[in-house]
Amino acid sequence: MPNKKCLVFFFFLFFLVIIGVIVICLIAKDGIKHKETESPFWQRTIVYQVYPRSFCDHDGDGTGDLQGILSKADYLKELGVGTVWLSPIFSSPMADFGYDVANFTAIEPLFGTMDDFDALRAALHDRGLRLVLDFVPNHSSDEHEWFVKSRRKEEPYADYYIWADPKGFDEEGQPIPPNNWLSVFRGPAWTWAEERQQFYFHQFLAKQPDLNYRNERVRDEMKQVLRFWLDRGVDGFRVDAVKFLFEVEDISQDESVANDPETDDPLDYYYLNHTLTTNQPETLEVVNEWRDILDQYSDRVMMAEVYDDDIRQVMKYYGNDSVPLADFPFNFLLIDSFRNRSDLSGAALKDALDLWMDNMPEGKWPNWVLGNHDNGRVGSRFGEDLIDALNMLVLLLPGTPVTYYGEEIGMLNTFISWEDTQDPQACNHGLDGYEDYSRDPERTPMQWDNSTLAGFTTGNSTWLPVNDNFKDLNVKAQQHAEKSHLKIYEELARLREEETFTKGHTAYPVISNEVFSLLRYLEGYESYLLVMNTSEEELEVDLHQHANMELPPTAEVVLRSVTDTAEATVPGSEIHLSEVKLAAGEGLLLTFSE
Ligand code: TEU
Repeated sequence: MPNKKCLVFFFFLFFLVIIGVIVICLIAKDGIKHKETESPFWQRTIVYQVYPRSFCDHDGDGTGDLQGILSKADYLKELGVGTVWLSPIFSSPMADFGYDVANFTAIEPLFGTMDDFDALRAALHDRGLRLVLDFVPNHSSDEHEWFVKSRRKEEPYADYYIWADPKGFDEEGQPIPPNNWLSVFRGPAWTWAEERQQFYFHQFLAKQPDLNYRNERVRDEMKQVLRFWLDRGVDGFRVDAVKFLFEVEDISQDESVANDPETDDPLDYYYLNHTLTTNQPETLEVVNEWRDILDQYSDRVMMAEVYDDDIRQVMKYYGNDSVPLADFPFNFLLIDSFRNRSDLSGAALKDALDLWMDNMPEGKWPNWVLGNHDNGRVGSRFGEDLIDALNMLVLLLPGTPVTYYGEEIGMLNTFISWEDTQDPQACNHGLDGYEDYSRDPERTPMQWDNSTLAGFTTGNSTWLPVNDNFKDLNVKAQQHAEKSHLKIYEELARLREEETFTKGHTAYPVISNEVFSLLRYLEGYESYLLVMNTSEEELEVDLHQHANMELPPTAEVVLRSVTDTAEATVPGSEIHLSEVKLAAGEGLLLTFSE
């Protein structure tokens, strides 16, 4: 019967359509779900800072280079860091070791070629690692073609930098700077240019003239720089010294004296309050323009470097929904709040974490920086016994941790004599003051093994001395040791991928003078409890007695600082939370199921 056949056919067709619709819905739902859960890469990664001069020297000239970094791509992969940030690799006379850029889109020959750069980027990307570059927008080198032409008043460059007439002339006929503004590196922020018979402004060295962001052409040039590197496949930028971008337009005003009891040197940067030369409102407009550019590419990161005592100033660089800015300004509170071991207590640590979290704008993403090329090594600032505990803390907190090269093996500050001193900031403070200002101690060559010059170079000298401790303190030794800072770091990098850390909640069950603790938990998954002894004494603590929440009677040890040798806390052991023994400065990571 044709009608019956027809009916069956239509039923079949109807059935197919229904199945089709269901399948499409499921795919769409999954797609949406995928989009909802997939966070940007910079929220799922550790950021590892490489200081290119000091990481690995391939060509044997004593200074690190791009091929050297490439040769360590497998090391970086194994370490578990997802993102590599390179301090500046651009053409530079190296007055501030690359932070004085002579060409923003060329590779410094000391570091290699553009082909080396492409090879490095490809090697990292092949391994699933991201590559972030340093963007240094505030200033260029005085050897940059723009400045050379600007100094000659050649158009269109005449107004690319900040030029000013002298306020007058002294008795000797010397020009007087337009105001009292100071350079971060000490001394006047104005330098006289004979050729142009005017002063130019520099927040840092005289060899780092400040670009004039009130000039639209300068803004465009720097946007082109961003596009150049984004088109070349970089995954984002760390933006250098961003709060210094603008100064007030009326340069007849002096900055006020800070009356800081710690500074009686009128040429020291901290002698003045920098209300006229930092954090000007126009800065945020420019950062927003850069954000727009990054957003034209997918999944790129912007991390802003802003040191400021006023946390509200720092937070501004997160922006908001209508004016998005950086993905995060670096959180330097773990550096700024604790200059010495004696500043550290469980309660002070908790306060520092809260200060960031309580001030961070709604919906934004935290980050934790323990050290960098401008600050002393973690083990030297806090004490070597705290190295593992602090890595545990920043790698297990929610947010993006930033690790400076060598911190994974606990490298320490290296003593650098006045004769060997390279850092211009140190040199400007002279023999008597240089040690307080020098950044050389934290910039010494990476310690790869116990061979001559720590395996950093094939040559016979290094740009800064290798730390004497390299025979014992090096990557190879820590890879082979039964327990080491490096092994703990790698284990933490693996652990932080677990759901408890990527999606879990955070609590601080016990906080006291000597104890800091961090709990990460998620229903249906293992909980992790980090207990840290911030004191310099061995400690036994009853967590139950002090906890502000219910804790299980026992837990299993997952990881412990290398300094702990006690039988009871060997990883894998079950311990009672009412009697937790901790070595001085120890971090003990525990797990339990409830
Ligand atoms: O640092 C900017 C900055 O804020 C410095 O004042 C920093 O606090 C100082 O170096 C600490 O001693 C960036 C770079 O990180 C730094 O290495 C450069 O020297 C500086 O910019 C100039 O480009």
